[in-house]
Amino acid sequence: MTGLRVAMIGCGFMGAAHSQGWRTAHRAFRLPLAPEMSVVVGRRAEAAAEAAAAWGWAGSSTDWRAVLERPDVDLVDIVTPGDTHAEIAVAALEAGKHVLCEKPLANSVAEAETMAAAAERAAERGVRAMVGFTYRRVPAAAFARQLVADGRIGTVQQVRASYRQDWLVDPQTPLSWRLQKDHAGSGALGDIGAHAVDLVQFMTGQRVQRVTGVVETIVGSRPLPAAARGLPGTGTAEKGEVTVDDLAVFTGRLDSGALASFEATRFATGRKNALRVEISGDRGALVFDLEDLNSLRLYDRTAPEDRQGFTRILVTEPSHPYLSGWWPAGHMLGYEHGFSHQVKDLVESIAAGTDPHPSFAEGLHVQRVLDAVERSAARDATWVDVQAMATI
Ligand code: SOE
Repeated sequence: MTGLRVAMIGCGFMGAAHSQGWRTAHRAFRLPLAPEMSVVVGRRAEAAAEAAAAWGWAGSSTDWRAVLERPDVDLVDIVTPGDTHAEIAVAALEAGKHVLCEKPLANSVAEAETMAAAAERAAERGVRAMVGFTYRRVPAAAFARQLVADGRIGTVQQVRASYRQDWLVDPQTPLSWRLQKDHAGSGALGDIGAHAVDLVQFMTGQRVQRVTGVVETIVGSRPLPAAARGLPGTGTAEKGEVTVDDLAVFTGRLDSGALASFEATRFATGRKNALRVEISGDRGALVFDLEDLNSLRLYDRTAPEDRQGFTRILVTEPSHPYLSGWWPAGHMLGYEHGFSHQVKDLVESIAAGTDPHPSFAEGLHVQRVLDAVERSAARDATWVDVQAMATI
């Protein structure tokens, strides 16, 4: 097999971002299997056809089940809201298709367990599955993981992670699927808190084992979008209930016992997509900031006392993760390159016959952390074991 024929299910914002990855990864990295953008699936035929034309897909469809049965599809990329991840991913894996599934893996631990079990069975048949936590594929984030693993900052003693946005500060911002539990599973906690949890675990090489936290909904109802008015069940209602959190603040205890503090909010006025991780060790510290994604800040406590300070490392050398595929030093990358790196890592794993990371099992652990935060919040922020509900 020299090509990898891809079907993408979903054609919203993440569909555009993933399409960028499928279009560019082979040109940048000369992959062992060249992705072929075969078909994009959407609920409305017109929107799916328009997306196919705009993003470079050969065809479009409104029937994902029929697409899964096509012998000329090797991989299914799921970029739909979380309430459809489990059904589509399990069906695709059982149909023998490799799967890339957007984060968070699912809307519940039970769904995530079903997906992880299906992925385990599929792997025995050489069928691979990966979760789309793309920020671990920003070169500076991958480089941070290398430096921590190499002992550059010594023993991790404390971690601070925040993911702050402000697109819901205006109470007139209409209700959307991300604000409805039955579609999204949770609010800021799962949508962006999941990224922070995965990134901390990726950079430190440790998992969150216990949590205590609070969740909060600041604006409880919002105007219905025009398209949603007058539909069955909404009648003449002008507003709809927000059924998820607007923000989550929680503390996790890592494998080593070190504490990691997390904030995930859509009410940080002025912050547009501010994901930041600071890792403090006994020999130094690291700061990753998505708003300055081509750099990594390193503090070296072993340097002579009169020369200590945070160094701003420009992570654009060919020797840095992923940079070999792009431009000379200093020419910078952007948000979209993480999606090309995600395709690179997935395709190379498939070609090598190995399980890609983050696996569905890793996605399941993140789901358990999210669930534990919600259980803690429901019990007045008492400490909760992440594995307490584990059934596999
Ligand atoms: C939310 O607005 C969002 O689009 C998340 O869903 C993405 O995962 C994140 O990367 C950017 O913000």
